[in-house]
Amino acid sequence: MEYIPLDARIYVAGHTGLVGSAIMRRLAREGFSNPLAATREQLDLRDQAAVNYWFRANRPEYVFLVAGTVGGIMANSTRPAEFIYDNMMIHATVVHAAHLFGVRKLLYLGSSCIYPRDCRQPMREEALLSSRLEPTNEPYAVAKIAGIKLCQAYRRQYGCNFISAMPTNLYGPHDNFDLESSHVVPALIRKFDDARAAGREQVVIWGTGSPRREFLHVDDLADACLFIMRAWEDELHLNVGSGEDLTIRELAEMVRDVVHPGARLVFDATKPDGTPRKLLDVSRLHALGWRHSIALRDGIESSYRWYVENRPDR
Ligand code: GFB
Repeated sequence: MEYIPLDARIYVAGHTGLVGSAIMRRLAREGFSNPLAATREQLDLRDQAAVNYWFRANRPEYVFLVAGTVGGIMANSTRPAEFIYDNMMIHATVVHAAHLFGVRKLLYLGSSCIYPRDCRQPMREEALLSSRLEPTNEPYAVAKIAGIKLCQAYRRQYGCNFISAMPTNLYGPHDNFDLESSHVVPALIRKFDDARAAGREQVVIWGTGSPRREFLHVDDLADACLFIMRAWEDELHLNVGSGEDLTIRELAEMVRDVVHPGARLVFDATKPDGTPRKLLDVSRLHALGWRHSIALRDGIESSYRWYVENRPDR
């Protein structure tokens, strides 16, 4: 078990994003007094010289590497170059600088899309690279897999204490609610909310509604990240999820019941379904003693409240 003193210098790379902001909140709640962060304007994480300079000046002891270019199924399909370039560069520069400047421990976050498209369910950590990836997000998945391999390689060659965790699909406050680039949960919250405001009954859901997905509230993920930073020491990446999935249709019905109970779902099968099913095997994490605590329905209700308080004026 890693003991992390409350005055440790902890760098959250990507602190304004969905995951990074949840980790910052979690660190503050635990009483950590020295979180380090840099905005995009202050530090371009794709620039190795700039990242080295920042690490030399700030000397982080612990790093949560949760920065990256992310998005839902449509953004992945239409901006593949950004998804592979930005993520490969960001992972490489931060991991390399963490090695050069003696970071004690680094936790890198991947994504459940690293596993093969037709992976046996639930997906065990060992299934990595066992067959072909889902084409709609292959460039992103390849960059994410490279991140895992970077951490392993620096551990093997230089003895760096770098570990990886693979979260399932996430949602929560500070999510991206832009309909072109968002993931499904914020997209549905916004679509049902817009329909309610316009007095419209019909809401369009992409795809057939039959793919199955697992969802984790980002506050649960932040809790898991701190737990894993303390408890995990292996080169094997660790799955993080709820261990429960549902169809997109069931998810849409749940969001409808929270946001706009009178609405009617219409499925647009011209839009991609993506991977048929993505459910992580979380037995390793459960065996270590961590479980999620926010039920999906409760998480959707609180995310909707956050959205209402923070959405741009109509
Ligand atoms: O969340 P999502 O974009 O990501 O889509 P993936 C999940 C499912 O919801 C797909 C359907 O089957 C979508 O077709 N869906 C229905 C919608 N309506 C909507 C909508 O209005 N917006 C969106 N976005 N989806 C991403 C990957 O895959 O998940 C990334 O592209 C990453 O690489 C991320 O791994 C976690 O689960 O399909």
